[in-house]
Amino acid sequence: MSMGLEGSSVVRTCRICGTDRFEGVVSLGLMPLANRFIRPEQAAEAEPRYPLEVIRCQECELVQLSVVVDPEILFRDYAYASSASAPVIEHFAALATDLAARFKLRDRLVVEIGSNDGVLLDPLARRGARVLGIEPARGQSTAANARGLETWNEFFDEGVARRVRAERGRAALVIGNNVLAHMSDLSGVARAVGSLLDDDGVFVFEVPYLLDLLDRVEYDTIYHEHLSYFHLAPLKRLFSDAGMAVFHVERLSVHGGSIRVYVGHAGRRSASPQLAAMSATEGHRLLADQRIYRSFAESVVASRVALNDLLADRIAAGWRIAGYGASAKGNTLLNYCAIGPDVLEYVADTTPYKQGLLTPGTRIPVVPERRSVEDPPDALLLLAWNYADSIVERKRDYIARGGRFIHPIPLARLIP
Ligand code: DWN
Repeated sequence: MSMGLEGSSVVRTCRICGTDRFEGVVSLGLMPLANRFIRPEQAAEAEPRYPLEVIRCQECELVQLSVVVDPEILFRDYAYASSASAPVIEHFAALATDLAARFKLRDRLVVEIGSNDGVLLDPLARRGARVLGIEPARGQSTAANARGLETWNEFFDEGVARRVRAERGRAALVIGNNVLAHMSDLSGVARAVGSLLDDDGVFVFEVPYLLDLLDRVEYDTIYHEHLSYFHLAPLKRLFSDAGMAVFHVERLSVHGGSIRVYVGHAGRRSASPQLAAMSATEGHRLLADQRIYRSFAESVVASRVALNDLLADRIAAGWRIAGYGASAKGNTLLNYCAIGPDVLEYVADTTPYKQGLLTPGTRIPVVPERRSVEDPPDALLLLAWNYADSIVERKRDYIARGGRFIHPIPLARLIP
C-alpha cells in the first residue's frame, strides 16, 4: 500500500475479503493521532490530522477505518505502556495462569505479537515457557529486554515469522492482545501465524468487540491505531482463508468489552459450544443491517451533546473539573467534543512518559496522578472509563471529601 501525503492512504479494498463495496458507519472528522502527546515547546505548532471515518464491508461485514496511517508514525515512538495500569497487569497475570492451565507451556515456545513492555511475557516466563516478544515500539521493546524478556523490535509479518521459526523453531502458542485491530495486512498476519504454529499450536488473541462498541456507544475507542472493529463473522473468514479455524471464544469486560479468540490449524480442534452460541447471537443481531450503524452514529452525536451539556452546567455552577487517565480513547473524546483547557484544568495519569506533555489537538497538560490528590478538582472526567470500578474504588477518599466522577458514555453521568 503506497502511503500518501503525511504517511496516510485511503482504503480501496476490504482488508479481509478484498472487495470494494463499503457502507459508511460514522465519521468523527479530522483528528490528531490519539497517542501523539505534544511537548510544551511544540504547543503552538500545527500537528497532522487525518480523517477518522469508519466504514463497513458489505461482503464480509468487517467494520474498519477508511484511512490507514503509516504504522511507523503510529507505533515506533509510542506512548502507551501496558504496565502503567494496575488492572492490565492483573488481567494478564490471570491470562498467564489460564493459558498455563489450558496448554502445556513449560519449555515450549510462546511468541507474543505486540508484547509492549512485557506485561504478559513476564508471568508466562515464570511458568517455564520459552517466551519471545515481537514489539515495534522502541521504548516498550527496550523496557521488556531490560527485564530479561527477549523482545525483537519489529512489526510482526511473514518475514519475522520465518526468522523466528528458523532461529527458535515452531511455537506452541502465539498470542496477540490488542494488536490484531492495529494491523493492516490481516491476511499476511494470519498466514504468518499459521506458518509459525506447530501442528497443535494455538493462536490466542484479544480484540475489542464490535457489539460492545455499538451497544455502549464506545465511539471514543475509534482512533487511527484501531484499523478494524471485529466481530466473529469476519474473523472466521480471515482465518479460514489462511487454512486455520476459530474454535473457541470468550467474552471479556476488559477495554470496554472484548473477545478472546482461539484459532488452530483447520481440522485440529472441534468448535466449542461458546463459539456456536456467540455466532448465533451475532446472527440474531443482524449486524449486516445498516440501520444498526445509522442508530449508532445518531447515538454518538447524542453522547457528545449530553457530555457538553453536563460540563457546561457544572462549570456554570462554579465547579473545577479535570480529566483522569490520559488514554488514547480520551483524546478521541476530547477532540470530538471540543473539550480543551478552558474546561479541564489538567489530565492526571500514571504513565511517566505522558506526564509533562500536552494532549494532542486539545493541548491540556498531562500531570502525575498525585496531582488529583494534592489539588483535587470538584469532578474528574473519566477518560479511562474502562477502569471506572478500579479507579472509583481506589479514590474512595476523594469521593468521601465530596469529589465526583463524570462517566462520559453512553450518556454523561455523575458518580456518585
Ligand atoms: O488498544 C490499545 C489499548 C489496549 O490501550 C492501544 N491502542 C492504546 C491503549 O488505549 P488507551 O490509551 O485508551 O488505554 P487505557 O489502558 O484505557 O489507558 C488508560 C490510561 O489511564 C493510561 O495512560 C494509564 C492511565 N491510568 C491512570 O492514570 N490511573 C490508568 C489507571 C487504571 C489508573 O488508575
